[in-house]
Amino acid sequence: MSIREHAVIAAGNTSPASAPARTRALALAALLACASPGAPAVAATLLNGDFELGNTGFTSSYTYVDPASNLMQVEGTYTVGPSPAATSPYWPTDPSGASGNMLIVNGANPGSQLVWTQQVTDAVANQSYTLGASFASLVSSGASASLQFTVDDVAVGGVQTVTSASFSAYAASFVAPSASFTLRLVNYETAALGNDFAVDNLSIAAVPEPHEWAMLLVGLGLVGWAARRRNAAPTVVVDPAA
Ligand SMILES: [Ca+2]
Ligand SMILES: [Ca+2]
Repeated sequence: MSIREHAVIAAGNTSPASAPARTRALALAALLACASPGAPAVAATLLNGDFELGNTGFTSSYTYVDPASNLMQVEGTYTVGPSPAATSPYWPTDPSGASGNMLIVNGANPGSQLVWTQQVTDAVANQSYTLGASFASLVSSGASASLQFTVDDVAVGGVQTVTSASFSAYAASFVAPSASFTLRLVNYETAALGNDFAVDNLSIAAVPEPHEWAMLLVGLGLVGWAARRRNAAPTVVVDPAA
């Protein structure tokens, strides 16, 4: 009597095609777990962080002027638009690395240092977040802006001295003090001469972000599945008809 041995996949499915199907199922389960009502919603919303919606979603202690007015040479003003050079004769060249609209600021006298303020209302208390931004200088002489983010008026990250004529990325980490907090960008430099700059790409991201949680869960699921598969002994099946 001959005996035929069949190695059976430890998961209980004999089809070789089941492995990728199981991987997809694990990924789907992880994503559903993150999207389920019981999963923590850690993302926080920042409105109009790329300034593509114009002068909305934030407040400033600077004086707003229309980007088409060519009045940005007035100290202590700001506007939102795609081209600083189009708003002031003193800025002949736009900063490189721009992406559509940006916040354009003529930094100036004391009392107008709150460049940008927004109330974040959907954060998670004690959750870690990463704050991102891009800054560029509009001047080659005079003072340079010294920018600082604050959360509920507490400084987060370092002071950024803006000297580059191209947009440079900035990042800082902070822990949300509560679900709702005031995020501000402050300019510590109060000189009128020089001290002109542009801001773009403001963002907040949870650490880790929801999709990173999903990838982590998928990874853990796959590791566990692989370990169970390694530890399971092959099943021997005897065919009595052979
Ligand atoms: Ca933009
Ligand atoms: Ca200025």
